[in-house]
Amino acid sequence: MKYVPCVALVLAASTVAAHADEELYRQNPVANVGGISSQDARNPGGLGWFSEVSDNFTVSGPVTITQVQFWGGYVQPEPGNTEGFMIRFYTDAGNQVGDLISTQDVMTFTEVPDFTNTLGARFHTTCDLNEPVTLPAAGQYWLSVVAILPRGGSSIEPQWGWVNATTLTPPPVRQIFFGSVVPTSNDVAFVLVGSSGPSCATSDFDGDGDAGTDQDIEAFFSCLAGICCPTCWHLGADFDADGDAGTDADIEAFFRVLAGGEC
Ligand SMILES: [Ca+2]
Ligand SMILES: [Ca+2]
Ligand SMILES: [Ca+2]
Repeated sequence: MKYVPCVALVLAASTVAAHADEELYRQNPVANVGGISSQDARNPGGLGWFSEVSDNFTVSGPVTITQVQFWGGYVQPEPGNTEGFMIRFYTDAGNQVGDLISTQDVMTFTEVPDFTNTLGARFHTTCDLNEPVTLPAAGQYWLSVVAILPRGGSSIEPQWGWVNATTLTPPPVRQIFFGSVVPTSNDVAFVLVGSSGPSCATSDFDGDGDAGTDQDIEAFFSCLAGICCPTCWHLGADFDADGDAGTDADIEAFFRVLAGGEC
């Protein structure tokens, strides 16, 4: 490993080399106000995490996902008081849900009604991920969305259901309902937003909003030495997000980005 001795030489530029967000994957919703149950009832005395729905998708190269959108509903005129969504990504294991890549509870989201019938409304929900999720290579993965919504016990909240997609990309969703895998024949509706191509950190390495400062340089070198600040680039010393941390390529990418170039 080669360390660059004098970091003061490269203080010049501070352009952030981030990719623009784009739509990475889409399955459109049917005209319906409910769907297959996927819900974690965390209220005392409630049902607990009683259902989970996962659906497969493919990407054609490395991507970094920053936002997940989906459609769901409560099949009653009064919407439920959903508190957040547990969003998970899994690997694929022979056309089945594989290992967990990422799980995060997103408690800030928008839920906009975009279709109604006599049973209630369908909601288009948008969740900006707390932490971007990087999928390192082309291939098939699985997304799971679970509403964090009380149910059972003293709660009178309804079930949340994930609205079906207009298309089927085999295999159909996997639903776990009270611990059992239930037969299914449909997909569900969602959109993945983020950036494609190898992702990369920016010159605001320490995430304080100021790009290309002495603090960013110190934070990067501290990360190389094994101590990364909590707000630093989420992959630490793997600056170029290729899966190998603290390599010559990471150091070279850091200085390219610091100088205003591409990763
Ligand atoms: Ca599917
Ligand atoms: Ca900074
Ligand atoms: Ca790397």
